Amino acid sequence: MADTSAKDTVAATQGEALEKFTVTSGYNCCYCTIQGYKRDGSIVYIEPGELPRMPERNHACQRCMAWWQRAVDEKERVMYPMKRTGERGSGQFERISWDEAIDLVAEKLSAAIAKDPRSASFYIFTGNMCTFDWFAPARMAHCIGATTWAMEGIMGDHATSVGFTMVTGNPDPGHDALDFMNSNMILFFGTNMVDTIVPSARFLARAKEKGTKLVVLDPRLSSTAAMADQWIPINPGTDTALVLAMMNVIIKNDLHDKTWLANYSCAPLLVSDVDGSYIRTKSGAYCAWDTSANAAAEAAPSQGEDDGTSGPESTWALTGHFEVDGVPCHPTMDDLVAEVAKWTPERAAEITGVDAATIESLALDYAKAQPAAIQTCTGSSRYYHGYEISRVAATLSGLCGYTGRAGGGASRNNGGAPIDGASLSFTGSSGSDVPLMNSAEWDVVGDGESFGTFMGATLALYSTDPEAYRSARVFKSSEIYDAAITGDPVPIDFLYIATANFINQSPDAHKVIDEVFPAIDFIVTADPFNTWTAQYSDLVLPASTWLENWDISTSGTGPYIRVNKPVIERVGESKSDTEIMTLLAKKIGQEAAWNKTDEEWVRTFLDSDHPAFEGCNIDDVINEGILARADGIYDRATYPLGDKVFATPTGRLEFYTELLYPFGAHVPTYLRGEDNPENQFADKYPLMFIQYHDRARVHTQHAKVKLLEVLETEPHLHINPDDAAARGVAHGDVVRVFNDRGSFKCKALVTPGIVKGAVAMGQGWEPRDFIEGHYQYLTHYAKNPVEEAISMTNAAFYDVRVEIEKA
Ligand SMILES: Nc1nc2c(c(=O)[nH]1)N[C@H]1C(S)=C(S)[C@@H](COP(=O)(O)OP(=O)(O)OC[C@H]3O[C@@H](n4cnc5c(=O)[nH]c(N)nc54)[C@H](O)[C@@H]3O)O[C@H]1N2
Ligand SMILES: Nc1nc2c(c(=O)[nH]1)N[C@H]1C(S)=C(S)[C@@H](COP(=O)(O)OP(=O)(O)OC[C@H]3O[C@@H](n4cnc5c(=O)[nH]c(N)nc54)[C@H](O)[C@@H]3O)O[C@H]1N2
Ligand code: SF4
Ligand SMILES: [Mo]
Repeated sequence: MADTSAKDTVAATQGEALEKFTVTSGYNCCYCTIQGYKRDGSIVYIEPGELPRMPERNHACQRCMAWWQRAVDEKERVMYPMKRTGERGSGQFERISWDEAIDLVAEKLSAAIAKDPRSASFYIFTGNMCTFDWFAPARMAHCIGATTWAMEGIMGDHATSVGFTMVTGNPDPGHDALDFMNSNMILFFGTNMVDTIVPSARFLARAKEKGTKLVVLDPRLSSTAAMADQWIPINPGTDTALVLAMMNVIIKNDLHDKTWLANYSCAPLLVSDVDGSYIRTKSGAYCAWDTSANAAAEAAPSQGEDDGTSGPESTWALTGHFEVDGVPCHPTMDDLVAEVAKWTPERAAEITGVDAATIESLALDYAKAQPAAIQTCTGSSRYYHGYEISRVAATLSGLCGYTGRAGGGASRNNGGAPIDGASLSFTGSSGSDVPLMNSAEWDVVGDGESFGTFMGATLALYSTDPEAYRSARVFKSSEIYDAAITGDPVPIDFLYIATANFINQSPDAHKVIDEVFPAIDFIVTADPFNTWTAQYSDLVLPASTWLENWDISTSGTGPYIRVNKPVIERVGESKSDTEIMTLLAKKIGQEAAWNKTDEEWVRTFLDSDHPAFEGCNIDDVINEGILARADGIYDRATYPLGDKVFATPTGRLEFYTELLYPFGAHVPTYLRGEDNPENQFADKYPLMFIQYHDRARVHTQHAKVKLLEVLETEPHLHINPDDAAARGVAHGDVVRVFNDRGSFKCKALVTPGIVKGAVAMGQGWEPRDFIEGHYQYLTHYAKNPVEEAISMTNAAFYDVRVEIEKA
C-alpha cells in the first residue's frame, strides 16, 4: 500500500502544492493505474493509483514506479528521426527532419503499394498497449489495403489462446483473482504470478492464509513457487504428460464428474469409428446415445445454472459402441479414457521427473478438493505443441466438474474481468452487440470493413474463419519469415515496425538478421528507444511513450475505462504513433480517416451510449484518468462459463477436436516427444534452455532504469549445482552457452532452484547487456503442422537445447 507520508513531507518541507497525475501503464503487463506528483513538470514520485470502488486492488510495483527514469533519459531515447547512412546494423545514422522522414516513408510506401498493396506490411506487437498508439499503424494498414500480422504467434502466447479456445471457446477464461478465496486447492502450471501478474498475487497470499493449498509446478523455484505449500520441480515442456496421468488416476478412482461431463461437455457426443468425425443429423446437430430410449438423439449445445452443481441426472451414454445410420460410433469419452489410460503415473514420471507417487497424490488431492483451481499462463506453453498444456488443463478442470464454478476453472491469468471475463475487448464487450466505446469512426476504414475485427482476429483460431483473416489481410505471424524470404503467402517490400523490438523478441535472431531483414527493401521502426531492431532499420522514428500521450485503455484489473493524458513533456522531437500516422495520412491521401488530434479521439471514444458510460462526464473522466463503469461488477469474484455456454463448435466443453483427428491429436495427448525437431539435438546438447519473465523488466522495456539496477544489472544463467559441477563451472564464472544456431556469454548463477538438465535466464536483455551474443541467437522457429492446422505456430522459445562450457 502507498505510504503517502513521503509526499506530504516533501510538500510540507518545500511549502508547496505538488501537481497530481493519474496514468495507466501501456507496456505489456497488467494495465495498472498509477498516480504521482510533479513539481515544475518533473515527476517527484509515483504510488499506486486509486481504483474507484475497489481500493483493495490499488496496485503499483517497482517497474511502473521506476520506469519514468528511462522515459526521460535522453541518452536512451531516440530524440529525432534518424536515417541510416552505414550498413544495416552499423549504428550509423543521420538526423533528418520530420518532414523529410515522413516524405521518405510515403515514398517507399507508395512504391510498394503501386506494385501490390499487400507488399506493404505493418507489424505491431506489445510495446504500448493503449488503444490508439497500439493500433494506429495497423489501422493505417487497413486504410490502404496493406498487410498486418496476427499478433500472437511468432513472438508468443498463441499456444495458450489456442488450447483454451479449443476446449472452452474462450482464449482467456480467467477467474477473478478474488475467486482464489473460494478454492480449496490451487494448482499452477508455471505462471509466475508473483512476478508476472503482480496485482493478483496478493489474493493468492490471502487465499493461502485462509488455508487454501497452493501447489506450483515449475522447473525453477520461481517467486511463486517460493510462496507455495509445495513446489514440484518438473522437466521443461512435460506438464501435459503429467496432467494426462492425473486424469488417468482420477478416472481409475472414479472421481470424475460424469453428470457434469454428460450435461456440459462433449463426452457423450458420438464420433465415427471410421474417420473420427462427429456424428451429425442432416441439419448439422451433434448426437449422443440416449440410454433410456436406446437410440441416438440430438445433443444440443449446453446451457446450465450457475449454481455450482453438476446439473440434472443425465441418460446420455458415456461409453459403448453404437450404430447411427449405418455408421459405427462411440462417445468421445471413450477416446479420452483410452488415451489417458496409456499415461500411467510411472510413464509420466519418466518424462516429467516428478515421481509417480507425487503425481498420484496430486491427482487425488485435486479431484477431492471440491473445488480446485488451475492456473496456466504462457511460460509452460512456449514449447513445440505448446497448446497442449492449456488444452489438457481446461480438460482436467471439466473432468472434475470445476469449470464455470466458483473456486474452480482453468485460468490463463487473474487480471480481474471487466464484467464477464472479456478483458481484451476494446471496441465491444463480449455478450453485447453495442460497441463499448464510440469507436465507429476509428473502426470502419478502408473499403468499409471493420478494423475492430483485427483485434479479435489476432486472438481467435485461424481455422475458425480463414477467409475472414485473408479478406482483412491479417496474416499468420508464423508466416512472416517465409513471407519476407519467399514472397509466400504475401511479399514484403516495405515493413513498418512499431511497439515491437522485433529482433530482440523473435526467435532465431541470426535468421532475422541474415535472411529475413535483407529480403525486405525498406524497414521503418518507430520506437522511443534505440533498440537492436532500430539499429537494423533504414529509418528510425522517435515515438513518444504512454507517459507523454493521450490515450485510452479498457483492459486490466477491474471494470474500468482508463484515460491517459500527457504526464511529462515530449522528449526530443518524439510523437505519438497516432500522430505519426496522421502525418503520414496527409502525404498519402488518407487524411479523411485521420482527421482528429489524439485528444479528440479520446473524447470521441468517451462519448458513448453504452450503459457502461451512464452518468459519465467526459471532462471528469479525463481529469481523474479512470472511469468506474456504471455496469461493472465490483463486489464479487467473477468467473466465466457459469452458464455452461461454450463458444466451441459443439457448444460444449470440447476436449475432442475433430480437426486434429488426422494428427492423432483429436483428444489431448502428449506429442512433443516424438516429433519435436529440437530432439535431434538431444545427445549433442543435453541441457534445455528456458527463459522466464523477470521481476525487474517487462521484456526490453526496463533496460538501464537506475532504480531497477538494484535488482540485476546483467543477465545470469541459472544452473543446477550438479550440472555446473559436471562442467567445472562455479558460481559467478563466465560461461559460454551454445548450440548449432548460436551462442552467448554471461555469468553463471549456480542454484538448486532449478531442475537438473535445464538452465534458465530472464528474457528481455539486449546484446549490449551480454558479455557476448544474445539468447535469441539460440532460439528457433520451427513451424508446427498441428498448430498451423488449428491456427498458427507459437514460437517455442523455451524448447531449446544447449550445452555450456566455462568461458
Ligand atoms: N526468447 C524469448 N523471446 C520472447 C519471449 C520469451 O519469453 N523468450 N517472450 C515473448 C512474449 S510473451 C512477448 S509478449 C514478446 C514481447 O515483445 P515486444 O512487444 O517486442 O516487447 P517490449 O520490449 O515490451 O516492447 C517492444 C518495443 O516497444 C517499444 N515501445 C514502447 N512504447 C512504445 C510506443 O508508445 N510506441 C512505439 N512505437 N513503441 C513503443 C519499446 O521501446 C520496445 O522497444 O516477446 C516475446 N519474445
Ligand atoms: N515482470 C514481468 N511481468 C510480465 C512480463 C514481463 O516481461 N515481466 N510479460 C508479460 C507477458 S507478455 C506475458 S506473456 C506473461 C507471461 O507470464 P508467465 O507465463 O507467468 O511467465 P514466464 O516467466 O514465461 O513463465 C512462468 C513460469 O513458468 C516456468 N516454466 C517454464 N517452462 C515450464 C514448463 O514446461 N512447465 C512449467 N510448469 N513451468 C514452466 C518458468 O520457469 C516461469 O517461472 O507475463 C506478463 N507479465
Ligand atoms: S504489475 Fe505491471 S503494469 Fe502493474 S505496476 Fe507492475 S509493471 Fe506496472
Ligand atoms: Mo506475452
